Amino acid sequence: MNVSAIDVASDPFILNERLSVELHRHSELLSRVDRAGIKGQKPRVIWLTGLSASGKSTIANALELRLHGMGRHTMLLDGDNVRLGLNKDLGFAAVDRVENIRRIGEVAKLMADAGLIVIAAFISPYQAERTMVRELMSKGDFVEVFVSTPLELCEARDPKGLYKKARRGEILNFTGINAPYEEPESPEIILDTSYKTVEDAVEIIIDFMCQHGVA
Ligand code: ADX
Repeated sequence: MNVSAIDVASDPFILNERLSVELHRHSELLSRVDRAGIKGQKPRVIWLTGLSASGKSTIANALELRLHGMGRHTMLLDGDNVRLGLNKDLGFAAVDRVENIRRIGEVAKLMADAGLIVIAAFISPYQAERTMVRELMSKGDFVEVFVSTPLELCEARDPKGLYKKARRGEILNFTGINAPYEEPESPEIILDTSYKTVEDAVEIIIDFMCQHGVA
């Protein structure tokens, strides 16, 4: 007999199993610090938040290249890419965005536990979801970078034409136009790309990491 994904998803026994409370976290002999230590680095999650077209992905890519050149083992997680794979079942309603960030937070944590320096670039528009991710990480692992480029400049850049579509009402829930962006309350770093070049932005993040013994 063939069992389809829908059968499995709606089977009450399997659903019940999925919600099982009989789960216990196993202790591990090696810690994230041990795993990172073999690479001579400290695990971190550098989390870039900001509007679409604010410069998050460009800075994240340049930062990864720079850290790679310094011999650091990194991994880049980016909004559009993750939404084409792991999170392709999610849209842009608030509930989906929170689930998007929850899953990415869990993935970033696994990667940090593997000893990597994770660079994450997501709009992540809600303070509560960013706090949720921060609290998931070991203390001090999470570096929140607010890419604070103003809406007017993001909209003028509009590299994918999405702002224009949102203004025409062709995209619902578009951040900054018809969905909110809550500015971070206390980010470790603020970068406005109307004043800073990508190179400056990368240097500011690297300086912060060096000062905090990260890079
Ligand atoms: S988040 O809000 O859930 O954190 P995420 O960073 O994963 O968003 O994805 C943002 C990308 O999705 C944008 O760069 C843009 O290309 C695309 N996108 C498509 N629809 C929307 C929308 N309604 N609001 C914002 N971004 C959108």
